Amino acid sequence: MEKLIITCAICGAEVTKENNPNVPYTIEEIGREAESAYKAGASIIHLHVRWDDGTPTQDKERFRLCMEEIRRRCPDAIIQPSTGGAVGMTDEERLQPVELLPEMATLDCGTLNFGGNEIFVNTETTIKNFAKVMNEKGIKPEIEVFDKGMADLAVKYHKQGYIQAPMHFDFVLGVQMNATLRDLSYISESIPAGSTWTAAGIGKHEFTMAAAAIVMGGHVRVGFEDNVFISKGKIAKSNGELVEKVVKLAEELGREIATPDEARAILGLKERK
Ligand code: KMH
Ligand code: ZN
Repeated sequence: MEKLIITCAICGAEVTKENNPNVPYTIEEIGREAESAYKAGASIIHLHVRWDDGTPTQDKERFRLCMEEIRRRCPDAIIQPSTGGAVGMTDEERLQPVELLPEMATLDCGTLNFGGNEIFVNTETTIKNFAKVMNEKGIKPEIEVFDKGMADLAVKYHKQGYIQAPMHFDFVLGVQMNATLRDLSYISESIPAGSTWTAAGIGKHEFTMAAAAIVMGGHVRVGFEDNVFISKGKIAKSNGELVEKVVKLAEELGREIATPDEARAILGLKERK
C-alpha cells in the first residue's frame, strides 16, 4: 500500500477557544499549531486563518503572513488554503488565498446544511469558476465532498474539463453523510480509478474514520477544524497530539507515513524548487 498522507486541519473557521483553548487565532499560534502537526507527521496543513480575536477571514495578506510563518517553521510542508472560508462569505472573499499560488487549495463541490440556519453555498457557477481559476494558476484542488452527490458532481465537472485528473478527494464524514464504513466504502468506490482520497471524520468519528482509511488505502485528515478531543471528554493539547494518534494507528496497522515530498509524488504535485 502507498504511504499514508496525513493532513492536519489546524484551525477551521467555526471552532473556537471556548471549544478548546489551544485553537489558534494569531499568526504565532497558527505557526505553533502547524509546527506541532508537521513534527508529528503531517505533510499537508489545511489552512483557514483568523484575525487575532478569532474572527475567520480569507484576507490575502493575513494568509500571506500565516503561510510565511508556517514555511519558517515547517519548510517543506504542503500548505493547502481553504477556499471554503466561513459560511456567508462571498466568492471573491473566499478565493483570495489562491492569489498566493499555493500548491493546493480546497474546492467544495456542492451546497449543504451547516447546522442551525447555516447553508454553505457552492453553486455550479461557483465551483466551475473556482476550478477554472485554480487550474489556470497550477493549483491542485482537494475536492471537498460532504455527500455522494458532491463526488458525482466533481466527476461530471472533470468530464466537462473543469477539474483535471488525477483528482484528489477529501470525504468529510459526519456533517451531512454519516460516518460509517458503509458510507466510506460506497463513496471511495464511486470515484474514478487513479484518484486519491482522504477521510475526515468529524467529532467522535475522527479516529474511527482514520483507522478505516488507513486499512482501506486512503489517506487521513485530522485537526481542530474537525475535532478538538484526543479521547472521549479529553481536550487535545495540540493538533500535533491528534496527528501522533494517527501515526500510532498507522504503525499498528502497518502503514508507513509519507513525508511531504512523498506526498507530493503521490498527489502528482510538482517537485519543490
Ligand atoms: N468552513 C466551511 C464553511 C473548506 O475548507 O474548503 C467550509 C470548509 C471547507 O471548511
Ligand atoms: Zn476547511
